[in-house]
Amino acid sequence: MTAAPAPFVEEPLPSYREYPQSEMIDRAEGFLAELRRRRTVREFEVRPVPHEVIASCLLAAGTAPSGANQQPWFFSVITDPERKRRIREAAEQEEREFYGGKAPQEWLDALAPLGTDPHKPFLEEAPVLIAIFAQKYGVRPDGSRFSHYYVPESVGIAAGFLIAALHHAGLATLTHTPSPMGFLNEICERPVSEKPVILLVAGYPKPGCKVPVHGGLKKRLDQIASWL
Ligand code: IYR
Repeated sequence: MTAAPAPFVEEPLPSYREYPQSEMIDRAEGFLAELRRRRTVREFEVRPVPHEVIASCLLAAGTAPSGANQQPWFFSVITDPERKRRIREAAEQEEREFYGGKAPQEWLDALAPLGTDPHKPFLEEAPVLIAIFAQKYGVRPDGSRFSHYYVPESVGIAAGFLIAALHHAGLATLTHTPSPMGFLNEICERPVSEKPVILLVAGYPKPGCKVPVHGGLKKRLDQIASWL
């Protein structure tokens, strides 16, 4: 059976804008400068952030391209102090094992320039934690499953959009990945069909907050790209 032709929007690409070349160059450079100001932060103020900022940033993440446009992501926004406390407790438990013997020396050596350790007070102090879940497969209302395609790629792109959107709005973030982080399913009340992939911490950086030199060192263009 052949599928009916997919409906297309009436107007050709209504939202696209081409800019004059000089404006295009300015915009590209401006966006680069904006993203270059982003730094991963590990000390947050407790001050709450406006709900609508998080909502808009999540909608921005939700515009990301995804395999077959299946949008295989879910974002749990945690602001409740008790849930944050439980997340900190569970994450620090994993991190104590990680730093206390589970992680190979090579990994610990790679992390040394960041100055991280098992203490994660930011998980309670930061006003917002966003647990990002990947939907390994879709579930129909009758409980049957269907395949999702390119899930890690799709969720990674959405997470990138989210981090950029939060930064653009003036919030700092930390891409935190305690491993394993299955405890997030229970605390966030998410089904087993979803895999927690990133715990994004967001808020205002603590006044006087310092960041490691290492995190600001980005590869040069010739190290990350080639023109063929
Ligand atoms: N999850 C640990 C260790 C850690 C791992 C990587 I890769 C980092 O880029 C940073 C930390 C922690 O959060 O301390």
